[in-house]
Amino acid sequence: MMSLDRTALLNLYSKLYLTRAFEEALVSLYAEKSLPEKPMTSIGQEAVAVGATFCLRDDDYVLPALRTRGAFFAKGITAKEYLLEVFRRKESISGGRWTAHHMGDMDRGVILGSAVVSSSLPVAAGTALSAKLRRTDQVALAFFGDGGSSTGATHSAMNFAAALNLPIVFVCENNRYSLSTPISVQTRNENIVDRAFGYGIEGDMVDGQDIIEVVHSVSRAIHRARRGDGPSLIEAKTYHFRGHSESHPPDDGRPGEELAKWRARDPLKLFEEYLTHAGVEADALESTRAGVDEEIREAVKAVKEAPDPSPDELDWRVYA
Ligand SMILES: Cc1ncc(C[n+]2csc(CCOP(=O)(O)OP(=O)(O)O)c2C)c(N)n1
Ligand SMILES: [Mg+2]
Repeated sequence: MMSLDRTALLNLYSKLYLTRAFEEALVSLYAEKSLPEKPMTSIGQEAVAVGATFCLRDDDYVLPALRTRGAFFAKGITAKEYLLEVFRRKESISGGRWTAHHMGDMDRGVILGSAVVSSSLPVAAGTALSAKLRRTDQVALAFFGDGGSSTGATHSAMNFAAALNLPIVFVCENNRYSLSTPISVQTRNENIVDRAFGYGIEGDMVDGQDIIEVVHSVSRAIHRARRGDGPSLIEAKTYHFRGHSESHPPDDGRPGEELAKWRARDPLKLFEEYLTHAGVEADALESTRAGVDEEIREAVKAVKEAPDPSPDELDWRVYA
């Protein structure tokens, strides 16, 4: 189990708050028509991405799904770096070639995703196989949604990883919906974790609103993967507070009582209560938030003024 001292707790809080505040900033920028793409936020389910990725070492790999925003921040990508990608600026990691949905950063072990749900899972298994063949003790952390769980790629990746005993942790961000399809229609067994038994791997189900629970479960799974005990499947039960994307209505056809029930378990609020009980002073939380707010303000200002790529760099990294 990962031990979290005061510094680690405040660092974790800072990443969780950054994810929330950054996405709220994206929502505002979209509303004022400043963004070149519509955001798909993770508001409400951030504790899964942040808590799980927080357990990785710098040299480990993460393969985020389309809504796993917190994984980028937990891996050390800054608000400015992410925003440069959103605005497709020249100085962004991809030189303005990606949408932010497909962002990656090989230097920090963030392997870029694809719009095809769960298509990163076989890549994650390959990443873990590479670590095993190179005899490093690196681990791959791979995210997917409840909707993504129904794809063939998910089965191939899990079976392959299990058969080869690969150092990988699969995390299902089960927010109960795939676009407008509720989990009850998506699959007969609503507990994705039950599949772990079928693959012969470790399985665990966690409350995805509770970041401490996420950290403990994922850090145990990473520890097992690192010592050669193979893959795990962790299912985090969670919920997305907004619509599928910002062009959808915020409730997105979901029942009002259900939304209210989950909103009452806001992961940020729950973690603030935990920190208060653990003796972290309100001042420390306040100054953490102020620092993050300032980072985002400065990022927005700088990135709005940053240059676009120029047409004469069009063939940069084009090899054919
Ligand atoms: C293979 C595939 N099928 C359908 C889509 C269209 N699509 C984009 S996002 C999405 C919902 C995915 O749901 P889930 O995996 O639960 O992730 P969530 O949006 O809930 O985070 C769908 C169906 C797609 N991108 N890829
Ligand atoms: Mg979903």
